[in-house]
Amino acid sequence: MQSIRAIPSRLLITSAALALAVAGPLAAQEEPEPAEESSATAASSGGYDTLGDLNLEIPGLGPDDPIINQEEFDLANEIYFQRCAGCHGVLRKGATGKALTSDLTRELGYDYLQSFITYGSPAGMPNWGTSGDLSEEEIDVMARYLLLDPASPPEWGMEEMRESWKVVVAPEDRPTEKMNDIDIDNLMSVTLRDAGQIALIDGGTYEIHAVIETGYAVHISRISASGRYLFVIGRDARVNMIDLWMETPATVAEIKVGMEARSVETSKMEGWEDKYAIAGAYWPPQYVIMDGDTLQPLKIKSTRGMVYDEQSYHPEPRVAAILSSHYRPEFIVNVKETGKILLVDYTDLENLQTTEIEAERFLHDGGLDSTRRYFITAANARNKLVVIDTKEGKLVSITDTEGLTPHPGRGANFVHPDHGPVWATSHLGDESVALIGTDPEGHPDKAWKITETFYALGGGSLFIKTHPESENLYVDATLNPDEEISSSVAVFKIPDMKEGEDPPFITLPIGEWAGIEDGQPRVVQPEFNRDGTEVWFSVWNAKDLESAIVVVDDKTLELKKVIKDERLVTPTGKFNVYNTRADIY
Ligand code: DHE
Repeated sequence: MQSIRAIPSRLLITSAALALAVAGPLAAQEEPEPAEESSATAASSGGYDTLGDLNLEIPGLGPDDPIINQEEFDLANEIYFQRCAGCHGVLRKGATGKALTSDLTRELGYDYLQSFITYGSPAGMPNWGTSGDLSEEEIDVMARYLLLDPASPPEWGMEEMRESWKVVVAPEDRPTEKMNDIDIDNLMSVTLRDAGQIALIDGGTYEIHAVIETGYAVHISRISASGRYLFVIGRDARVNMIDLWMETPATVAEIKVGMEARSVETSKMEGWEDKYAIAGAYWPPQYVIMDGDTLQPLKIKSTRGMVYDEQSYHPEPRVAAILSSHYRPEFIVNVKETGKILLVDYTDLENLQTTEIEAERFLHDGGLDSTRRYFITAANARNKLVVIDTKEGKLVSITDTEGLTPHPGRGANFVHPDHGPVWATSHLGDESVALIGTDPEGHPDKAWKITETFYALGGGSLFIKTHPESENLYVDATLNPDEEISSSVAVFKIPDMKEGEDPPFITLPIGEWAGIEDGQPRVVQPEFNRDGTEVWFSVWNAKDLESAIVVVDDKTLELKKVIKDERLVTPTGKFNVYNTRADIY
């Protein structure tokens, strides 16, 4: 069933809602459990895996401070790190959420905090109390906790990394040729979020070739330039390196690079293929360059420093997206809170050279244009897109997207009938899709300007996708509060797009097609197969309920396959090996 749906009224959702979804209605009516610890991580981390598991001392408890006992403090700490830190920061300096340092919270007072946490705000603070996610007692503890100084978790330097580092199969013991008949280029690496695993699913036969233990809630998968090694990073900062040549692909090395992380990448420049891997951490705020064969940590760099415009010190500038340059032997590293993009030259790690580009604050996700020369990324809380020329190593432009909280994932590249080559982002905060011109040679008047804004299904979109072989642009609305919208996807016909006109879209009822009886599964992240003939969607339900992956025929927009399996627990991101390594999106 397909339907043309009218554009819904403007729905405002801000990124705080994302934190809600991470730990809230979807991911768990129950608290997410950390993945089973590997011997490596357990040994090195003193028994904790994520920031929420830390036993910290109550900071700054003086005669005028609110009374809180250790048990309450530990509970508040766990809730804070699971539900609040993503937006407000570990040190509560604010990012997509407001700053919550004790000078500010004490001025607001207990009653204000208690009511704010209970009822939320239209600006995007979730209504933790009235939604039923937190009990009255928990909110009381949280309000008292916020009046205290923030707790500072420990650092994670070379010693801790080396202790956690494990080479499971040494390079000399690995196969010298591919030992399986898997079509590796058409393999999908699928995050099984709450299970702390990934599934490797065949893009041709839909068979699950392997389910591999990883860190908790793997955020992304990236592939080495040769296509042999798959790297995944958990929210708990555990990196697994998986050899796709083994008879059954399995982890050959692992390491824990911090306590909270979101990004991993490998060197792709000609002559440097598979040489290095890099991982970025939220806590401690740092990145580490590792050996591409073993994950041996080689160089750790802190990202603490000055905010680009105010030039004031920030103690927690988190590492967001990392991409690999195809033009220079460099990693492109987004530093969220200081608003800087670092071009990290990996040719000489002992004399490390880094180009620091002043961009905009709260850098989040982004991708390359179709020539792979330009990196386009969202400074999401400032509603801006920043463009970097990776060949020249320079800032090209900073543009307002005209929407609220751009959230592109890696974005979508296509040729618009009137505007020529463009890159697209959808928005978390409203239903708009923005196109930015990417062809400075052929369409100089449109380059790096917002050429078009039109409307998709609704606010709460996380990801947008197309493929060079496809004429369709797919936009999800994962975090929309309306159940029907969050389980559907909008499809725009690219050849029908016209300058200045809102293109009509087709709504695909992906959730309905999955045929799931219980829960309120949300549809997230379109991802194409190798040839661009099929597009896959995760139908993401609560941990204890049935989830699925729905495969759609890109030409006919008809349902091709529903992949269900009891091992498919909370599927979220999916990464096609070829498209990911070649940066095709
Ligand atoms: Fe993500 C990409 C951070 C919540 C699924 N997410 C990214 C990237 C960053 C990021 C920095 C880019 C990585 C890169 O390219 O190197 N995500 C964050 C957060 O800070 C945030 C907002 C809150 C949090 O506490 O984590 C957040 N993300 C989510 C989710 O709730 C999602 C839906 C499920 C989950 O895993 O928790 C989710 N994020 C994803 C996916 C990608 C991603 C699937 C990769 C998309 C792609 O196509 O490239």
